[in-house]
Amino acid sequence: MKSVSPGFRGRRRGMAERLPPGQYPTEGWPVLSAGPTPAVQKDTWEFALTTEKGEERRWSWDQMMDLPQQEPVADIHCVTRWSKFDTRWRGVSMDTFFEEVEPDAGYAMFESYGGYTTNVPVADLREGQAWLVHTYDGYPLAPEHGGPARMLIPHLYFWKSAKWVRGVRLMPQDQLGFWEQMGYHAYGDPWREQRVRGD
Ligand SMILES: Nc1nc2c(c(=O)[nH]1)N[C@H]1C(S)=C(S)[C@@H](COP(=O)(O)O)O[C@H]1N2
Ligand SMILES: [Mo]
Repeated sequence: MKSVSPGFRGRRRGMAERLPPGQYPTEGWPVLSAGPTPAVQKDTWEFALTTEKGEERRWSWDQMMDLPQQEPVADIHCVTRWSKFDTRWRGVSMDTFFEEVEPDAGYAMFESYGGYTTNVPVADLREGQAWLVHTYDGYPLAPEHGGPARMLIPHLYFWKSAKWVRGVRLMPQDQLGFWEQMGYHAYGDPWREQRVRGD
């Protein structure tokens, strides 16, 4: 699992080395939302995976919680320049969802309750690089941080990690999500400082 690291990673690798260019470390956890926090109830919550052929697989909250759970520990990097080391989560790997619906498509669009969208290549969602997470540091994920469930795709800028996620749609060609249409970079690799289109 590429992005997962044990808690002692900081002693193995210096903090400076873990900071992408133009970022600063923070201990706090800023809330960054483009709109109000939607009220999402677990009893009506669903996560839908739609293939490029229009086939759909849905998981209720209980079905999602019955899937194998992982505990990724990751550094997260916001395009507004804060980074937070060793964030601890619990949730379901995207690999697990893809076991049921094997993707042929190259691209994916995440869709959230509240209307937010963000595009990510399917290759970046496989082999232990992306999770649907519901627990942060041992506690249920707070609504302002995307609870009851959000995406965690830590190797890309944090705007790619959709809060209040409700589904992912697979697409043959790349399309732009909410911030990407506003001029943010289509891919968003913090190590290559891909903040805005043209970087
Ligand atoms: N649904 C939704 N997801 C979202 C956002 C948003 O506005 N709506 N903001 C993104 C941005 S820009 C960042 S940096 C992170 C912020 O997550 P946080 O508020 O938990 O720090 O969520 C991302 N996911
Ligand atoms: Mo962000």
